[in-house]
Amino acid sequence: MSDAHEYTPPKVWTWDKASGGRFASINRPISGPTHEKELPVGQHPLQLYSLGTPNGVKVTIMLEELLALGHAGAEYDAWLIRINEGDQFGSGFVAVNPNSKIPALLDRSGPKPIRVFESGAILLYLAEKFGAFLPADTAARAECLSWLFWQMGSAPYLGGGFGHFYAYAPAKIEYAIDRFAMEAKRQLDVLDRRLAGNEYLAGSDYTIADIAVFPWYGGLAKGWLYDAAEFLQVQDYKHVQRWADAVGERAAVKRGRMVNRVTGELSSQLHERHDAGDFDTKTQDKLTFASQ
Ligand SMILES: N[C@@H](CCC(=O)N[C@@H](CS)C(=O)NCC(=O)O)C(=O)O
Repeated sequence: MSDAHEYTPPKVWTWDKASGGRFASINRPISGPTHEKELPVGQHPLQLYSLGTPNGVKVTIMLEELLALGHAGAEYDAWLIRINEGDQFGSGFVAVNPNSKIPALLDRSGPKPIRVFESGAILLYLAEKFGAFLPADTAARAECLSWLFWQMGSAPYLGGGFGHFYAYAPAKIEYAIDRFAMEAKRQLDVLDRRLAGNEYLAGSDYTIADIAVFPWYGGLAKGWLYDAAEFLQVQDYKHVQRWADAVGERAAVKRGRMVNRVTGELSSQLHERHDAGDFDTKTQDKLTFASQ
């Protein structure tokens, strides 16, 4: 190994220096709000506080899919939470998600607002609320939930592990990149084998499992994440490629990927969404925002 660092951890870890990593400015060892700030509330039953990252996009894809199916109750306001400016630590946001991470949802359709945080929980909540994208059959439902929770458990190794050490860490550490590249490729292979014999993850139907997995692993396969397509040889995962193309072509997926997006081509960015017409008449205030 060329880059093993000599470091002996002290007896007690202390927060006394900046890590230097890409997101060092938002990393803290304590939770809770840093400042008082109410969240905006729009007219629709569902209020989404998010950002167009893979975790955020899962929810906007789901909402756009529900609307495409004709569920008017899925109309939503999507507000932008700029995580690299610390919006997730405002008191209003922390009240909706005590974990201070996007996405967070407030359902105001009933007598009392219901908060939901963690993207997997939000997908399941919406699937149950509208009776869509979650199979009714016991076996198919079990398969769907298995892949949904697989995503929740696996993606931190892809994002926090591989993506962090390959793209964002202040130093390229061979040990860490090797470890997480191996795991990222193993995960792609898990998906590839599943999709070799099944059109979608839960079987023949498109479900919340696909909606959860696509922004991470479909994005990785299509070269949208970490500029790592060549490094991981993603073209070899033929069944993942076939599935990612099919999911990516869906109109609701295309719309969902635009919402709260602040990176990439300006024409692909819809910073906030309050109406279906926003996709046509969107205003693009030019932001320079670090991609993540
Ligand atoms: N397991 C969570 C992960 C959410 C998450 O990691 N969100 C990131 C952006 S993709 C975030 O808000 N980070 C801000 C921070 O860590 O302060 C979920 O799926 O909802």
